[in-house]
Amino acid sequence: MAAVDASQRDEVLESITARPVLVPLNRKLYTGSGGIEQAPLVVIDLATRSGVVGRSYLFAIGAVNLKPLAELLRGLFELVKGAALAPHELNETLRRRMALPGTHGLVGMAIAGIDMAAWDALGQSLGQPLVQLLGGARRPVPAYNSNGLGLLPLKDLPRDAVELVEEGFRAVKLRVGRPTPKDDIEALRVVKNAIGPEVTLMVDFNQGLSVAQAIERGRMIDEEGGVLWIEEPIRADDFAGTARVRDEVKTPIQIGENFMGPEQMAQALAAGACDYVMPDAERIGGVTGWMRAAALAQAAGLEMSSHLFPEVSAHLLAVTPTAHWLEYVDWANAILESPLRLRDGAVLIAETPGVGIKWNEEAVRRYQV
Ligand code: SMN
Ligand code: MG
Repeated sequence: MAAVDASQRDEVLESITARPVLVPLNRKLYTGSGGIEQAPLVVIDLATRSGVVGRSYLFAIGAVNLKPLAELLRGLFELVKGAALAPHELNETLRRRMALPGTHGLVGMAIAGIDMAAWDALGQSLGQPLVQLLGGARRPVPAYNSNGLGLLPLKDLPRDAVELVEEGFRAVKLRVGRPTPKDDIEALRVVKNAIGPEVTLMVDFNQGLSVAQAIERGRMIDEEGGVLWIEEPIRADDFAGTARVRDEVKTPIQIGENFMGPEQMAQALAAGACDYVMPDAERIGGVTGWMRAAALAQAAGLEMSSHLFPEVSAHLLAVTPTAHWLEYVDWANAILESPLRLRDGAVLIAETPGVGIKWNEEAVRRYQV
């Protein structure tokens, strides 16, 4: 495909900055595959020649990935410097140039970071919130509070659960995958008891189980009832195994935070791996990747939720035909000038053009590493 002549467009990419930060969490989160005590984020500013600055951030998962991700962002930017601010074109160019090393892992995440910042810049340059740029309308997006309910001692679960609901939510997610099935069921009962039947509850095993263990614990959860979905019971990329769990367990199976691109989501759907999907904006390929994933979910008739990145995900779910739940975390709030606003358990999309992210520069400098 021929490159688009940048002179046809008003906006041309000029520079990028990628700053690694370690943001303290209000609540530390312990899961079946490790704990998160600080959020390792890469703060991205993508500037155009006319001075528009598109913003996004990446979640590096481990602090060890922060500097490599920042370096990748700078290196990938060199491949599109001077190109038109056309997110589809940028995405195609970068994916094509990275076809040999592959667009999985950190490379895919970095491409998504540039994609999200480019869409933000485009929204700003056209004076439109992202949701409107994508043809949708600003509307409240139902969210669950995912900030807590990690693998805490049983005695600490009720307070955590009640606090998460009292922050204004009608849904929460409990991390499971304790040493024994009985431990998980006890934790589930304690939380259900604390939140009552009106609050929606999800559970997340964070890939901690074997297929046989997942079937055993899944059936126990079926017996207990009242769980909206069972998330990532086994290794994220074992779609055949997840499909076997799904065959044996009545509670809907949710996966997707680890889909690297819509192509991998298509493979999961072909394997009949899950009832619901929940792509993660940085792993599915940014705004561009999300829109392709949303089409796959619609074609398969599957409810689609988001994973992390609530700021951009609110816009994206508002144009997702099978939109389900937004996963709310406050991890970036400390570095944002105006964190997301919520009402009646739903995230509100601001009128601000683009994604609506602005950095609290003082906080970014404080947490920069
Ligand atoms: C999760 C994923 C990544 C970091 C923290 C927590 C968890 C979720 O799987 O779905 O929230
Ligand atoms: Mg999860």
